[in-house]
Amino acid sequence: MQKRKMITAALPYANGPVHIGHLAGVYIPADVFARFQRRLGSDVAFICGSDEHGIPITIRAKKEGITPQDIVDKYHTIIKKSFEDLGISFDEYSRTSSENHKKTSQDFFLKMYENGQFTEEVSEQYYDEQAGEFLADRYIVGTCPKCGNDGAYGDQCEKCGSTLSPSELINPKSALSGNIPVLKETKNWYLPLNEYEDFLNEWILEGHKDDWKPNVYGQVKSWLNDGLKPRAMTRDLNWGVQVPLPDAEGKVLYVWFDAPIGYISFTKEWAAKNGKNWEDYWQSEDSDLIHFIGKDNIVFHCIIFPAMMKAHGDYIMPSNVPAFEFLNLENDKISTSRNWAVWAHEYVEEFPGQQDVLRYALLSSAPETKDNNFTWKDFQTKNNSELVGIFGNFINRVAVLIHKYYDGVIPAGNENAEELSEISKAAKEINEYLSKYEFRNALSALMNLARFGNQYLQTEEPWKTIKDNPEKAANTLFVGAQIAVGLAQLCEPFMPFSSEKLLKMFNTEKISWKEVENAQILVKTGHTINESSLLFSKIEDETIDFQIQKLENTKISNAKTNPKANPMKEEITFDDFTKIDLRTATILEAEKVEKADKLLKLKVDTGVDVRTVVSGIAESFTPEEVVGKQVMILLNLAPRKIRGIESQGMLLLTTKPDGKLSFVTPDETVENGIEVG
Ligand code: B3M
Ligand code: ZN
Repeated sequence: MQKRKMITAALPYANGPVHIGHLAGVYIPADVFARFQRRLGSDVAFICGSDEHGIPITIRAKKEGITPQDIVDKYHTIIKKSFEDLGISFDEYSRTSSENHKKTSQDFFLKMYENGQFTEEVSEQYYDEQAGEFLADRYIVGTCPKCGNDGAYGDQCEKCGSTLSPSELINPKSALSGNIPVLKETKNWYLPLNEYEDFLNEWILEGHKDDWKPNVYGQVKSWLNDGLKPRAMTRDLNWGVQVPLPDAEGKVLYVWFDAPIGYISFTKEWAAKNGKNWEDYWQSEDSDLIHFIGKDNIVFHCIIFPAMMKAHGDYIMPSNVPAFEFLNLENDKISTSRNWAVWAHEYVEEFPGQQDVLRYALLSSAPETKDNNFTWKDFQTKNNSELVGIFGNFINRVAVLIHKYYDGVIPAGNENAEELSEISKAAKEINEYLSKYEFRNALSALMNLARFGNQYLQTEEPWKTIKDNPEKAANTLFVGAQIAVGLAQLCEPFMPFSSEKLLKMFNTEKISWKEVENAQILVKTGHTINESSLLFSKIEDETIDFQIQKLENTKISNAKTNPKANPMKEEITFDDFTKIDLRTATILEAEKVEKADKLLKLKVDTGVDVRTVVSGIAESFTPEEVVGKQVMILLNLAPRKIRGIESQGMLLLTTKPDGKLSFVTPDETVENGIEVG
């Protein structure tokens, strides 16, 4: 009997949508693994939920001028739907702002407190006197002492990945007010991580040196070699789970204390709904606890959360933490704040019915052992050359020819054909790779079966042998059908939508992985298949160009120092510029234009002549206000009639923050007619 599999996926911060980096680095691999384990017959709990506390939420709330609860409500809904749309098959997707989670995390804290597992320390924390609040690590920005990045946060430098503490930051500033924060005394409850070094050394460095990924093992090793320090598990903040102690007014659980407990509280919710005991998954040696995370979460899942569970006393340790590296987008770091991302919910809208294409593309370029890069061109190639050209082409030829030659009935064939062993070989290879969290290799093993099928048809040419050797043609399509159904069964963890379509097309049901490994025949002679349809469709250049242009537009708007500034107009040459004639001028007279609220009729001395100009400034100036003002005029603009008045030239104006117009003028009075260039 397979062990229970308690599979968690990092809780996405509900401060924005999920993007392809999250999907590639955490959620799609986790889903592949959970689906695979279910097919092995494991008793799986696949759990996740929105991480709704923490500074990223309050920063976003301040930025959008709404409450943190509004932010998490908005993004929890978007994120949850994105996962559903992309077939991420959580057994429970909940949220850390729920009452159940609040109680679970407070009880967890109290058990540790009553066990005397915390030390109480009064420390000096950065306090923003203007904002009137203590600053959480993420609210302190400054220069990273390790790499010089001047946008480092008090807890982490996103550029070099270092974990920092606020006191290490150079030139710390408040992200709330920009002020230099002051140090103020406050009491918090610390977990003395240093007391868990021996345990962690033995459990991980000794116990998992062979089965944990080198990138994870290496990071934990360097952490332990550097020595662990006590870490505050409470914070002086007002957004989060209140610390359940009488003398803890205005203090909440550190987000990295409460968030991992979300895995437990969400499992409780799921178990209650499904007649299960949550303890069987978290407090029993018959359960395998596996955390799917990104590399920036390794310390929290391999050191801090295990130390918490060890301190609490009732929990099992994770058997593996297969953290992934980062995915870049068009060779640039994916960034929520810079909108440099392919957002999951936008992909689902813009590529309807093509969820598996994204799953496939992200799995095949998954950052399993090193950072990797997603490009739209590569996405198109993976779809057109591999999914359409190999996988879909093979399936389509088998199904179409069975309909064409045998009215959709599987013909007779050699049930011991040697080619049939390719199916169980692929199943066993995929099993071996997924059991070692080698997703790219597992996917290649799947595609190799499709390649084999394609090659087999190409060699056997049933469209020719049907004429002079019908028995051979029948055998070819009998074998082809077995391979096609093998692909239907084996692609399910990776491409669940295509698997469902394929199983329906071949009029059969999903079976266990072992049955596929041991089967020789998956659909019998005489079995009737359903109508065939194309699994994948070619993605055209203009579809990809549109996505690339979207990113180009993001680059342009990111370059803006003023988000409200319109994009630059079409570039002109210097010659074009020499054609325009800008001059200084003075307004001599001004009057309102009959029945035109916005217009003033002006008499302007341009130094070259005195002329009439009609200008749309009546809502910003009275006629009296503008007489005598020196302005700048576009002198050689062709005259045009405005409300029956011939206007010769245009005054240069700009718009003030209050929306009123203002003249562009020399910063001191000069003669009229002076050229501006
Ligand atoms: N909310 C996601 C991150 O660090 C963080 C994971 C929590 S898992 C308990 O990007
Ligand atoms: Zn750094």
